Amino acid sequence: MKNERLLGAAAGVVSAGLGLGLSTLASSWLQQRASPIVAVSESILRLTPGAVDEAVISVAGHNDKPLLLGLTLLGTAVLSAVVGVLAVRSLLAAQAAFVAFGVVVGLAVHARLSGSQSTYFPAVIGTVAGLVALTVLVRRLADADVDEPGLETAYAVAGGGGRTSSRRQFLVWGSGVAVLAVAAGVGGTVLGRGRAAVEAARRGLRLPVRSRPAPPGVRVGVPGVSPWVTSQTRLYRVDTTLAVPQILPADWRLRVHGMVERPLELSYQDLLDRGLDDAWITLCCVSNPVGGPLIGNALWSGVRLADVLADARPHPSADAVKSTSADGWTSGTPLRALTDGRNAMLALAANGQPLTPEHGFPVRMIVPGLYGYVSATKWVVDLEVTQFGNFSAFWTERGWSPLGPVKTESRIDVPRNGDTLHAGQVPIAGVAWAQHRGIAKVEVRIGSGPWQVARLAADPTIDSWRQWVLQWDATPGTHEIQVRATDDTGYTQTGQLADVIPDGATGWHSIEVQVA
Ligand SMILES: Nc1nc2c(c(=O)[nH]1)N[C@H]1C(S)=C(S)[C@@H](COP(=O)(O)O)O[C@H]1N2
Ligand SMILES: [Mo]
Repeated sequence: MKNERLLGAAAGVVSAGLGLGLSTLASSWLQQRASPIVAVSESILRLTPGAVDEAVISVAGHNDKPLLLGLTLLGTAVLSAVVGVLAVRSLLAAQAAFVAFGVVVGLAVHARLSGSQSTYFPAVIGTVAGLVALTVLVRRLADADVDEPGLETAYAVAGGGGRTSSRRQFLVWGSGVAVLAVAAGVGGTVLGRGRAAVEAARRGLRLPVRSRPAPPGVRVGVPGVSPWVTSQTRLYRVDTTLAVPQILPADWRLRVHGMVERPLELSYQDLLDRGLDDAWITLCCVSNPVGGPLIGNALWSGVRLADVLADARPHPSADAVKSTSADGWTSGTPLRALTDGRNAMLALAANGQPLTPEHGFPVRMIVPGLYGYVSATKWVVDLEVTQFGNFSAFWTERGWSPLGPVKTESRIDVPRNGDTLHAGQVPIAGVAWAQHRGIAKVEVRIGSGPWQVARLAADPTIDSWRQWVLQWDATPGTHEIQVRATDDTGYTQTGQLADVIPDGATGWHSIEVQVA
């Protein structure tokens, strides 16, 4: 039946289109450099002999990329039409072909994207969606084929002619799938374009910031201890956003309003015009368990919030600043922490580079001494001067404390828990932090022995973490090693275990090692 084939081909094409559209959307969402269809095109380019490439480029000029993409899309359409025709005769065979197609796409993505960029999720979601669509559509077609009156189902009653009614159903479903496919594909492409534009703007920025080397003496020089400076790529990431907001510096505005005498609106250029300061600040997350990884230290460059707020002139009875991000996340910070002279800032850069999109580009807040959830708003667009009694922020609505001063903590980085060591001299080393108070002492205990005072590296600022080391004469056996820090106020870290909720974990980091 010629008509059947045509409809089968159409079913194949719209199903593949849906898969493609959704995979593009998923890929944009995950901020992959290239969507699956682009990755497939790139793989084709890689696999074709150089002469063919050159011929294509010489014919198409600088439009070789769109041409290649167009050809890949066309090829996909032809292949999926064939699969659709096949589906009318054997759904199972068509499904198998579809899965094989998905595998090839997945492999192409894997080949073209490196490391964390490489995930099979877009290919998997595309394949599954396409399979479901193909199955549903071909079933509708099969129903339309059944025209012996005896085998007719409810359609006959409803439509007064099973065959036409089912065919109409097929067309309705088919158009629905096509519309979805186009919406997902266009949505994904637009999302990806926005990202590319922001990336280009970010690369084009020449910020008046320096990437200063770490101050002298901050390292204990023991391999395996967390680097004193954390690069943006290695900095932990915690946020509630699914799609990282993509904001061009030229589009960015910050409103400063609420209980102020002079509401302000600042642009990115306004911040640059104010001049940028920088400071080493260790950022950490309230959800970091004892010994956990959710902490990092960087040179942040930006505009001091104290100066911005001074211009806005807060009302004397205000005690909080509610900050909101471009994606609607909120945080509540004590006004005092932003105005008491510490380096609380609207940061534009970290370690001499513009913020990465994941870490809040173009502008985020950083406040020394407070956990991120009450201070470090990424993609910040709104500061409302207010009172704590007037609002609750994203995490405080979910049971976390409205105030989040960082607790004095310490962590053993080397040796690692479970390591087997040789007897003799072994360095035990790690980091300790009590931002905006400073670390005064770190002590280490082996088993139930006495607390021994570790050597501390230099401490150029009370806002950063501090490395420490203790030389240990390791004896054979199994040993527990514990650490505790004392801050500059004289407070020694409690050994009492507390969960991260509501205001940060407490307890001594403890590891166990074997010495042979
Ligand atoms: N817009 C926005 N900003 C946010 C968050 C968020 O979910 N959304 N999470 C906060 C939390 S809980 C922490 S610990 C820090 C983490 O910053 P980072 O991801 O740059 O390391 O960002 C803070 N800023
Ligand atoms: Mo956090």
